[in-house]
Amino acid sequence: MKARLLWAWYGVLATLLGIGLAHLAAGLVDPASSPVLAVGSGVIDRTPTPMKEWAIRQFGSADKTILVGSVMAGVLLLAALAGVLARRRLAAGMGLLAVLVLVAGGAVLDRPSAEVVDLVPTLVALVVGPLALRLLATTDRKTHEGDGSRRTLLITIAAVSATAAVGGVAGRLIAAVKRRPEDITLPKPADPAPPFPRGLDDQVPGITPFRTSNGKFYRVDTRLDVPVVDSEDWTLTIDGDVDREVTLTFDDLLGMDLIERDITLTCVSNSVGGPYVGAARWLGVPLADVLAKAGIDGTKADQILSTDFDGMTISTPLDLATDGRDAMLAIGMNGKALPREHGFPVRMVIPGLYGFISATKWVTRLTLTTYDDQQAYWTERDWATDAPIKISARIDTPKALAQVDAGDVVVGGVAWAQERDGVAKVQVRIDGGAWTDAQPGPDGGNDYWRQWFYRWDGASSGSHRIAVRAVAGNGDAQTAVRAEPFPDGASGLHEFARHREVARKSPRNRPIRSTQHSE
Ligand SMILES: Nc1nc2c(c(=O)[nH]1)N[C@H]1C(S)=C(S)[C@@H](COP(=O)(O)O)O[C@H]1N2
Ligand SMILES: [Mo]
Repeated sequence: MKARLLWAWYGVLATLLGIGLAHLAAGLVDPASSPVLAVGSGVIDRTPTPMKEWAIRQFGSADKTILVGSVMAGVLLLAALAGVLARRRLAAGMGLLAVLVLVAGGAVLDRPSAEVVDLVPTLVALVVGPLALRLLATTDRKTHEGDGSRRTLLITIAAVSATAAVGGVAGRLIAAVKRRPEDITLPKPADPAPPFPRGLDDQVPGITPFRTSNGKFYRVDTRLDVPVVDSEDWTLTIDGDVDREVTLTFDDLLGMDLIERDITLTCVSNSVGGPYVGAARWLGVPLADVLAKAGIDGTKADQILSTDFDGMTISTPLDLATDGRDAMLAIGMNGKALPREHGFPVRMVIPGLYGFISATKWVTRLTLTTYDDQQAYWTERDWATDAPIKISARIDTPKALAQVDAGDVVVGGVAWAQERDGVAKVQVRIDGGAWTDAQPGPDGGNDYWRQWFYRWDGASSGSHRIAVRAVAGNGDAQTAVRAEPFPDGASGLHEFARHREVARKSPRNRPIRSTQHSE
């Protein structure tokens, strides 16, 4: 039993060395070519929608870490098996490792943006993994047959472990250096946004900041890594049912008239009260100006199929994208070039539509086509093609599980109603009673969210429920009817029950029980 465990460990060590050095090679070649990430991406693309939804609900934004962790766990389990096999038949163990690497190589080649050099990390793993297993196996055998010392075996094991660790860490470091943002000076907008008003950030403790900083902006995409796309190599092609196919460079975009707009982005996967929403000041070229270069007046297309540098597709209804709203190809976010996480060098931003049908990051192609002819990534997975952002209000403070002092409580949060003349009114309801107007924060524009707060005083001890709802400037009110995110966005009211204690001996130490209805 002990010997078998040791051999299992040899398999794991050999595999870790292969993965570590493959990571180093991937850092040098292209971080996305790491065999582990490629397998993970392959799994993401093949996971059925309901399971993905479940994973997002269960793990939130940790879902990717858990996915990569599970892939690693699976690989290492097979690696242990290879080690055990190698004890009796070395060739079988080495063969199993080679098969593992070849499967990963298939996943690497499966990425639409894959190039031949992307196979280098896989080849490194293919050579290193089995050879390392052979080295450990022969050293072990020699030790047991009396040809080698126990010390040599220990040194070999230590050397393999150390090299694996150094390779892995070095690979990550190189990738991190490559991910550093490019130094780009953004042109001034021809059509700037109005001065940005001061939010309620200082007045209402715990409220979401009026402006989401680039570092705190939520991130949702299908990628396991942060893509590194060079602005100098980047081009955007407009093709399909257009008068003439056009290709633009990043400099071409910088030379066009830029608009600057305050827009709140929202993810369709966001539950009511959830975190996948952010508000920023975007700088970009109007989508209409870019489409006009290719000529779309006579087009029979009903969708813009946008493709990112890696072949990921997103479809946008053409009529909504061109109805006069501030749809743009954004190059700037809050006064800086786009962070790589958020689509550097260029992404789409279209107010009022959920990100999955509008906000293509790392975009390189816009194809004018029809929903009948071509389907985008999420269309194939049965998500809606027409998905305007639903009106929603969120309670940020007090937190669902926070302590509440016995005195007055300030309830506060944000609400959004893009492309519906903004948020006109936010109302709060305590214990299912009457809806009472909350105090709205400053107006950041119709496509921007609005902060709000409500002073709740004089509540008795016992259990209470707080609910919030928003009403849009065009009269549309947030619906209380609950819906799950799939297929076109969650609805319902953000409401939670909390137990409120009137001050007795030490109210601060009393936990507040709460349940949160998030759909
Ligand atoms: N290339 C690419 N663009 C993408 C996605 C993606 O998976 N790949 N996800 C979309 C989704 S679902 C959303 S909600 C927004 C999120 O943008 P953010 O990550 O900058 O917040 O990006 C959109 N753009
Ligand atoms: Mo999304």
